[in-house]
Amino acid sequence: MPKHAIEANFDGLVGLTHNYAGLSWGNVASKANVSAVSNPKQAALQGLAKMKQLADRGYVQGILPPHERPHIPTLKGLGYNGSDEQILAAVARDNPVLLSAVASASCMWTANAATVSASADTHDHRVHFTPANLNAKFHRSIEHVVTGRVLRAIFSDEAYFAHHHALPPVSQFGDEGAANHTRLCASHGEPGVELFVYGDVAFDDEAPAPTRFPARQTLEASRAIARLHGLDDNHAVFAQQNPAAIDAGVFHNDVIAVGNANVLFYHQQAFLDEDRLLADISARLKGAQLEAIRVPEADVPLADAVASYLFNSQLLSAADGMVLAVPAECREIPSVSRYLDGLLASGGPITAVEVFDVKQSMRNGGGPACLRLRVVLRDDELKAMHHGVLMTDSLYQHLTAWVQAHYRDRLSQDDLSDPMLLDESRRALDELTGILGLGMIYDFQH
Ligand code: SUG
Repeated sequence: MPKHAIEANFDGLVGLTHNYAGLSWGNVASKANVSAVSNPKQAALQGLAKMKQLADRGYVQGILPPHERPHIPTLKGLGYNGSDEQILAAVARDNPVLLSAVASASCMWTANAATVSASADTHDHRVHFTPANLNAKFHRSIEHVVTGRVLRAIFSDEAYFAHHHALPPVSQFGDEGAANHTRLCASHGEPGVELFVYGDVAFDDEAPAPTRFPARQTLEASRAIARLHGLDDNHAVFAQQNPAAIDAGVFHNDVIAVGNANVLFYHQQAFLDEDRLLADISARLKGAQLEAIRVPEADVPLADAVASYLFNSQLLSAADGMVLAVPAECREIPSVSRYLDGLLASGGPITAVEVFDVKQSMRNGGGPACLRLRVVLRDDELKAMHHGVLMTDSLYQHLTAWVQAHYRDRLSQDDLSDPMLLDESRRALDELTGILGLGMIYDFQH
């Protein structure tokens, strides 16, 4: 008898240094907004509003805290020395791009924080976590250490939760976490099929690969995670992303596909071998039939899918169907808005569309689904985790007041070397670990 389970979503709380540095080649929005002035306060409030709205609808909503930025220990490891102020001044002078990288608030996109496997699928029936090495981009490659600490602090009971180290930090094992991982199942508590989508086959120069933009996830990495998590062949499917989609700006699979329960919602151009992928999932899915909702290029051209982030939506089970939580941009692009109206009228499994304004994050290529990490939890697992990070009315009030008190409402690239920003950030994060009851997770606290 399968146990009851829910899908909890852990959103990244946007950090105090949220900025537009154009660091992600292959991510169209990041490049388009390079050097724009950001509004960290608005970004954090937009994210909190999304979390609150979903919590109010009855979904279990968690929060993952921002990391310490600018990250002085990384700069020390690269040979900068002196006081924090001297280090910031030196790196701003010699290497402003490096300063932007160590100041990025990119850990907000928690879909890239880790890959998480549900206990119903794993060999030892524990929930497994592997922080993503994110080694395709330097600014993201420094996230996994603190991510690992945070996940261990929240899911600390070893009877229920297993934590692995990030994979080796080289391109052959490039891993971008849950952004390239989707779980299909009859219901959350039942054994499911974990779909790993990779962009490149490491160790095979002849395999199809994108030519313009980099593929960030490799098959080798996806396979290693499936092994670590103890997923046997009945619970894991591997599929290659269409290289043409990567070259059109689809740098993660969650920019072109999203799944929930037995539904896979995806663009016609998402996968290299769509038929095989559908057959592989169908052969393994127990207790339900796969419902594939394929969006044709004729309805939504790939460029509109990338610009609107239609597929970077959260697909959530509701009492009477499924809700697609889309970014506001989907209603601004005519082909996508028309498609959504047709989808709702079609009588299919998606019965509601809910619109979220996460524009500050979207300008860096992060939609609603990028901002969240899904963790399927049985009732006893939910009980065993740390509850200080779960959204409630009072936590929402507390965090909103905390953001209002500590965040700036404009930040340019020149501001990143301001030593006051580092102080503000540390003071705020120190207070935050108290609010969330997480203990000392930051380097500056040691
Ligand atoms: O890794 N953007 C992130 C966006 C991540 C979106 N995540 C998912 N699709 N799941 C990235 O490209 C831009 C930072 C800058 O340019 O300032 C950035 O890192």
